[in-house]
Amino acid sequence: MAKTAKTIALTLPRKSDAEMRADAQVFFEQMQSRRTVRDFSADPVDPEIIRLAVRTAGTAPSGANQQPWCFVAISDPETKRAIRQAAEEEERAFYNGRAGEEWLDALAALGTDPDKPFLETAPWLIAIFAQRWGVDADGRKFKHYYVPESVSIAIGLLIASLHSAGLATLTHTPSPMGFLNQICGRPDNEKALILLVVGHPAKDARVPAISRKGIDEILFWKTAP
Ligand code: IYR
Repeated sequence: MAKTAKTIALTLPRKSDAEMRADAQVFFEQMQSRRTVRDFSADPVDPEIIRLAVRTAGTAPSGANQQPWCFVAISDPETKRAIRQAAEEEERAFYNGRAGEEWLDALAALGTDPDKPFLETAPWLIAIFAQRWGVDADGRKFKHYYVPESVSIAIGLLIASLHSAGLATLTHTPSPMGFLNQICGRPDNEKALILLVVGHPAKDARVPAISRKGIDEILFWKTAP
């Protein structure tokens, strides 16, 4: 550790192997039921759940602990309408040519299209911005490190929190997303990474019949022989 670092005692109580296994199993089972949802109910969601999920996201590790993220939680119907309009405009360009055939083929199993009614139906949209550089008290720019990595980890925690609360999410990525800076009033150093749609699923919500890769397809061991 660098000589100049001030330290405090770590509090992470040691668990037995059995406890570790049981807890990891419970968490896995909880996360395994997460699905990306596109059919949302208009039922409201308590803003305190959103606040707790963003607090959870804010616990993520980040480059040089710069915490280069910012979350804008939107429930105002007019703002949602403006976002839907701008997003659908980009999506029409995407689906009508910008994507190209190979990309559209890759998306076929998901059945997505340029219509994004969920941007108005769902009670909450969370726009997640990455701060590409920092600005100090004197208005001088300073470098931020590992920005996409840091913000992506935070988004993972955000999604896990919302899922554990029983809510559905959709990681929506209209591209480009510059319109979100304007609508959310965010400065130039911030770039929208994800527009997360949050709410209860519609009563009759269905999701694509897709599967996850098996553990042997994603995990490779290199242990002592
Ligand atoms: N942003 C578009 C297209 C899209 C792209 C990917 I990669 C997806 O996994 C899903 C959709 C849309 O939201 O429709």
